[in-house]
Amino acid sequence: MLGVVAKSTGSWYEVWLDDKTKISCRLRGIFRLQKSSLTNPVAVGDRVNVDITNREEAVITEIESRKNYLLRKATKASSQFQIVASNIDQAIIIATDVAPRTSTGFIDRFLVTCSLYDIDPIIVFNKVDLIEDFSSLEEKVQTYTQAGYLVLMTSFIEELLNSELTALLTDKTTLLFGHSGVGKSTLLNRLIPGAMQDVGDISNQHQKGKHTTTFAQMFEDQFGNRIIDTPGVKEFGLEEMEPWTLGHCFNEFKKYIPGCKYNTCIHKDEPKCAIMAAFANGHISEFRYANYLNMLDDVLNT
Ligand SMILES: Nc1nc2c(ncn2[C@@H]2O[C@H](COP(=O)(O)OP(=O)(O)OP(=O)(O)O)[C@@H](O)[C@H]2O)c(=O)[nH]1
Ligand SMILES: [Mg+2]
Ligand SMILES: [Zn+2]
Repeated sequence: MLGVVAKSTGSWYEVWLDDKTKISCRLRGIFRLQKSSLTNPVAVGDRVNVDITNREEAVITEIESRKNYLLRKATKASSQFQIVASNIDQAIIIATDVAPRTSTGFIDRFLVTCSLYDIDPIIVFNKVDLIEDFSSLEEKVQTYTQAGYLVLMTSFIEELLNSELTALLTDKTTLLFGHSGVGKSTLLNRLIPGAMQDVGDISNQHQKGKHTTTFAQMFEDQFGNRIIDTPGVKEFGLEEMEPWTLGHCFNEFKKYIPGCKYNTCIHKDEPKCAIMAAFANGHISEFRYANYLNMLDDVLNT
């Protein structure tokens, strides 16, 4: 019988079968033996075939090909990747300016990855209740909005949840992404009170989260909207790609790229580069171009 993987602990999997029942499954050994650059053969969101001849010992026998997935490097130096989740419609990166701080470099890596995998990204700046000076946040919000990204400012501890945010979840499978301690599980609990995900403190000393959520898990609200809570990610490596394709993953670069003299231009020091011209004229923001060059270095060195 077919179903979707809602939870994976590495040794067993919770599958929501198409007949609406939920079942614990193991994985047929063969999947684990297959050599691959992935650390997890089955991920939350995977459509799977389950042998339920014996319901007490159900086994995942087949994984359907994935519409898309979000990958993260196991560690920065590693050549192995982990699938965070698959078959998602959109991903929300929850970013905070304080407690903990999320850099634009981290946000931009997320945006590039979404672009590569055809996942609609949403940027949510959370914990605005803690902010005293909004000038730096407003600059970021303006830059990303002008670049064509969907950006919201929120506080999950406030009484009313941002209605624009809740409306975005309708009929979708949405992945929550971000550093530890930004409020992913807090948001999930507010959207789906029955979920009862653990929520952690922020350490006083480092203003960082404590990795309260330890594996990805999918939840469904009363309307059938699905949300995937994930463990906090510290750093975010990029996959191998052709260096000239990176610029195409920056929304606001796209309209200028056809103006570059070379179609394999990497917008670094080539003659007649339209991106460098747009940057010099103030049409591309400093931090976005700096983050681009930083990622380009990574791509050139992998
Ligand atoms: N001030 C403030 N605190 C918040 C807000 N949202 C969440 N928090 C707090 O931030 C802390 C961490 O929240 P979590 O929801 O556990 O964070 P998480 O992203 O799930 O973290 P991991 O599971 O470790 O990845 C908790 O103490 C929350 O109460 C907010 O909008 N404002
Ligand atoms: Mg959490
Ligand atoms: Zn160029």
